[in-house]
Amino acid sequence: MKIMHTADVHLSSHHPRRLEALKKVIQLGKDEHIDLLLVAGDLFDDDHQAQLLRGEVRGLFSDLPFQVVAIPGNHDQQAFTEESFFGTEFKALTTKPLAIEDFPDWRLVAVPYGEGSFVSLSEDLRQAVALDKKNILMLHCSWSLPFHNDEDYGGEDLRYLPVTEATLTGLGYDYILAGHFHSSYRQRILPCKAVFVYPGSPVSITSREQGRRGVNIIDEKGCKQVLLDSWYYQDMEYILRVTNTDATLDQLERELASHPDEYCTLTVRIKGYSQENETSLQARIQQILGHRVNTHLELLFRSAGEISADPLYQRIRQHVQGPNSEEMDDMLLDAFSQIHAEDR
Ligand SMILES: [Mn+2]
Repeated sequence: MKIMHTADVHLSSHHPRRLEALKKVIQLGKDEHIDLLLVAGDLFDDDHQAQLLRGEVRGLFSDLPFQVVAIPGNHDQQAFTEESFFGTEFKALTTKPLAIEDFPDWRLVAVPYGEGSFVSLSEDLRQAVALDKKNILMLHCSWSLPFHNDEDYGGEDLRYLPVTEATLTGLGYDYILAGHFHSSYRQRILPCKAVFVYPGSPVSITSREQGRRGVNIIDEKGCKQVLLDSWYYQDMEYILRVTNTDATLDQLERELASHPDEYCTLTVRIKGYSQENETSLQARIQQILGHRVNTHLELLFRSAGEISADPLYQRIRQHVQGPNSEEMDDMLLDAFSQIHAEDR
């Protein structure tokens, strides 16, 4: 069995790119010949949006070569009522505190959104494991990752179903497939060998979600991220020093190639100092960007003439003499350009 896992699509009629991203997820599911698509919460931005978009989503989730199973997240906790129909292949698991869905060789245990602590659930979760199958736990939870804050969880507080490595360890699951963390794909192997995955939103919800988006694919061999060609944000920043203008522009050209204009909102910020005239440097950068329409340029660089006018620079330069003076002068300009760039 091949399974695809996504979460936090946050479908909204105000953001058509999110619906486009869901279409890409479904297309990728077809291309990858999956048997099951799991949505680990927040398919919709809110319950009202679920009402508005149900018709469209119904078309997407009907007559597919795979099943779709979702749980409500904290954003769409009331979206999936018994009478609402989201497609012939779609099923929402809403039974609290947990729902069990069996497949040949695999068991899915799902925890729909609910108040309460994870610890009080853990005995039920342990008992729900099928000993003769691979077991998946699907939930929407807050695992507070180092170097991330609530912005990475869609700007929400981290009190929603907090989990830790200790509470997730030893429950008996092979995979713990989660939602709630938007920023990026995160995979973590627990001491009990269970694999915990946050797939990240399959489309940038805000500019906070940087970089190509993807989904998580699970099969008998393990799980991995597969990239999507859905909309995302990317910021790139370059700092020119007086001696590296050409190398930096080469790097910009190389890195641009990995961010397709068709689905990337790119911000290119160029700071620092160049010996080149500002107007001609600007023209070179424009030429590198070519016909990109979704790229925003922030040209913050300045010409190095400003450094030459610095009295401290002039005084030191008078002392730079000898066979390597040209090299020394470049180093001096570099050092001053860094200091000036940091000042600004
Ligand atoms: Mn979310």
